[in-house]
Amino acid sequence: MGSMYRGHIILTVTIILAVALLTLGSEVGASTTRSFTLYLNDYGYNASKGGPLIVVNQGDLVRIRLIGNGSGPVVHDFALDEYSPSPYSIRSNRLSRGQVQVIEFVANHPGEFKYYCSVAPAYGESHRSRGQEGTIVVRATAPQQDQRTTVTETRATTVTDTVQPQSPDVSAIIVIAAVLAVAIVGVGVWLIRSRSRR
Ligand SMILES: [Cu+2]
Repeated sequence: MGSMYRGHIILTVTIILAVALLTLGSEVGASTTRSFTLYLNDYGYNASKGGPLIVVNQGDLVRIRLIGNGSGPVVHDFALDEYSPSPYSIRSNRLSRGQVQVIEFVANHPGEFKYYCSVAPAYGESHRSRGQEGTIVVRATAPQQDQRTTVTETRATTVTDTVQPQSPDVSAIIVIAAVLAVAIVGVGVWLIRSRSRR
């Protein structure tokens, strides 16, 4: 019985380690570079209003090529910062027509945020209020720390559950064997006694 339990403990630990290693491996492999191009128009990105939906995975390196495309002296930029609102603090240069800037950042924070143009003339509407904003979605790839703990606990519990029914089975066999042995011995004794009476 002792060696059986030891075997199950080793199996359980091996399964937990394997799951942990697989989880770790998928996290390391998740990092990818995502490239986008945005034309900074009046008053949108790749459009005269709004901007394309940008979807990346958490941990991705996001590379955005910004191309100034405003009319006349009007400049535009790309901002993803506290005013988005977001936990990021990214702001490009203000680009005039024909100017190019490539910005890069690691999408560490999952969630859905607004990117926008921060240019606001001294009079009149800001570019953002004219519609120069879009949405970026950073999909959470790595499970949260507490979720991973739950998974490990669930696995351990499942393994323990499959161990437990085996113990009653073994003891049932022992009980049945013992009852049979007693019965056989009893019958034998009864036979010997009944023969010796004759
Ligand atoms: Cu603008």
